[in-house]
Amino acid sequence: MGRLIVVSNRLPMTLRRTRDGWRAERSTGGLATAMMPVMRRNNGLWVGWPGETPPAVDARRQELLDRWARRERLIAVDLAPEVARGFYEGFANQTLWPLFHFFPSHVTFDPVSWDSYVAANTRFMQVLLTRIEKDDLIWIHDYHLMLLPQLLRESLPDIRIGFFLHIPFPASEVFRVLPRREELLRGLLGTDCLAFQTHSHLQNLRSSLLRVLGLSSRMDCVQYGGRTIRLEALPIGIAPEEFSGLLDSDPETDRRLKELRQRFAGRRLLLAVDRVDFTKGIPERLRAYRRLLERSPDLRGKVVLVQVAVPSRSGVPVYENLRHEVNELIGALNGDFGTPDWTPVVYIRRAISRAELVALYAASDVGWVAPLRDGMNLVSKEYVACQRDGNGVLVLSEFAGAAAEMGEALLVNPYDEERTAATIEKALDQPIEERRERMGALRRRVLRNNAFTWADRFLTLLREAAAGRVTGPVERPQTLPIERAIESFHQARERWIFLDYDGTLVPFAGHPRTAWPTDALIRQIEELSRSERQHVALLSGRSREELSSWFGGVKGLCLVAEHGAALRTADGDWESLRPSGPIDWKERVRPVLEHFGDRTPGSVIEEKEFSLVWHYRMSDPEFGEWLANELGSTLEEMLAETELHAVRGKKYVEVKLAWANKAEAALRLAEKWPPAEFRLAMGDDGSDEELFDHLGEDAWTVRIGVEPSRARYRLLSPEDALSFIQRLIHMQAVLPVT
Ligand code: GDG
Repeated sequence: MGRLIVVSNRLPMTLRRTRDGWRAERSTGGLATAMMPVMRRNNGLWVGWPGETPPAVDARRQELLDRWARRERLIAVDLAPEVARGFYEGFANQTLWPLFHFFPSHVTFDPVSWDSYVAANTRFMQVLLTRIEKDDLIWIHDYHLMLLPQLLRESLPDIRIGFFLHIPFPASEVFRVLPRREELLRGLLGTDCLAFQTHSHLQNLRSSLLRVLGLSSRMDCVQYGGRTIRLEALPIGIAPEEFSGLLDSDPETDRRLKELRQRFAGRRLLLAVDRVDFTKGIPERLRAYRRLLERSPDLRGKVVLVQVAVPSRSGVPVYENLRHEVNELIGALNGDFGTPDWTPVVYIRRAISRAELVALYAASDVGWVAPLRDGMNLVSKEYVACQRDGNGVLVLSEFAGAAAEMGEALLVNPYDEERTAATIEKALDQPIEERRERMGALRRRVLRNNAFTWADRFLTLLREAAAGRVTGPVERPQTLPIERAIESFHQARERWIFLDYDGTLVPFAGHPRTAWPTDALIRQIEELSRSERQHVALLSGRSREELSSWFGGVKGLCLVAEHGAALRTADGDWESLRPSGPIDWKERVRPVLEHFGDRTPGSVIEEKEFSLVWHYRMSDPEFGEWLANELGSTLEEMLAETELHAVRGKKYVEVKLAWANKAEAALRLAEKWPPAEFRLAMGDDGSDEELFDHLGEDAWTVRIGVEPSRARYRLLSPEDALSFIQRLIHMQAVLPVT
């Protein structure tokens, strides 16, 4: 089965320096609770940062870390202090954290921090490479390690890697703000399975793949670098027993619960538990609470808001300002509304024990969870787990990932303070039957979709995704084995070579008119066409005029225009593949394309002799794809039972005569050529697929780019295609040994 290697920024234990040396603290976070048993069951390891690394080697500390590795199976990744700072406090928490939570205005980008982020990810890779064994499953967690999947993949192409993002993936409009956005996406694409908290985060990633890398994906997978990467929304759960279990068996929790009930007898308790972070919506909640007290004077003296606010990221200006703001808002609330026997807000400005937390969850009438943005938010689930009598009400921000699965909560927009206040009133007034019904449904779901089922589902998905790659039918197309292809070329007495133009010999340009060939490319094609032992044809969707003006002078070269509608043999004139098409078809089709063109700024309509093409490569990519789908289905209906055919290519939709295709044109040319042992076809889009099929399994069919294809082989870019052709040119002068 292979071992499980969990990788996260921090280990589930942290080393802290005290006056008497080093002290180990165990993390009680949800991730540690859920992953430790799963890791042990899978004979695993956990790799992460152990906390502050001293500048010089400290023997006592090293001894502790060695013991962790042996006994606890925790492997430390030490980072030099300045790398740790730039990586964690810098790029991870001052660039990625605000941006991924939709706060571009709080983003600071500093190239030095980026370098530290790269260095830290590389350091993680180096440590992992010393530990990974062949069948291991690697599960990487969160935004600190987004480059790591691809770094590992480059060293170990066959390794099984999964990644889970705990925080939101932002809308592509926000993601695009990020310098280095391409590197981060490519980093993630090193995985076999990529999972998010919600479908909306997953959709956001897909949109960024399209807009930033030009990579189309399906809802459940994306093809990249010859691999299929599984995409999934998999909301994390909690380990419920870790919370509700204390209510049964922990005397400390019991004592605190009794104390709370006594202290707040006759009052309704509202509970908020947050790390002090601008994403958590603490000022907004306090202002909504003020509105509540203003609009419902009868609630004064009868409700109390307990705000637990755990300090975090001190020293960062945004966080300092937030702390001041929260202090002031609470001071004003208590000063303006408080009485000698009633404090409206009980403010706990430190971390509390698990027992205190569980007692508060159980004692509260309303759990008020109001982040402005949150990946999931575990507090909402923990609150629900502790409502065993079903009396409490959960008020939940619609911007928490948890809202996607907690529809029975009262959902609020935390920015709308007036309506949030009204919702809290409603929560306090909710009849007991309704409360129990809603809370019952929420509890059943929280207990069922817990941290353990979450981890099991992820690992099952990862195993399936990787198994498809490792044991499934041999993935096609495979990377072209260049040396073997050259050897086969060298040995052959006769050779046929079919080359597409756009996207194969030249990269896509902003506008089709600007993608003309360089002199060097024309010379290269001349050299290739010179040898008497090979027959070379250029097959393109372009018009015969364009092809003639660029390549008309190349001796020995055959040309095929308009995807096969017209052809020119090496020594002949242009001829049509068939005599003609139906009369007037363009007059019927053109208005439809024009209608779509008018709706899509940046798109153009191209008229060729045998076809009409709508190009949208200069348009907004998602809008373009969406309209291309619509156009495709409109045309399909319109052209049914005619000789015409609508084809989706790369960033274009073409209406052409159904008989005009590259395979037929190639056949026509080859009728006059002697049979060849070496047959090569290279192309980059749907119009080349029929030719690949036609040439069959003993030909060298090569798809350029990362998309799926029926070709046997692939090369990634026109650059790779040209350097391969150059190798063939070198070899054509060398005679085979007979
Ligand atoms: C990421 C994502 C996602 C808080 N105060 C105290 C205390 N806590 C505990 C809570 C809860 C945890 O901290 C906070 O939960 P979050 O859901 O906010 O999780 P994070 O680790 O901050 O963040 C988040 C999560 O990953 C999981 O995927 O939900 O969206 O940002 O467990 O109970 N615990 C104790 N005292 C406190 O004062 N003992």
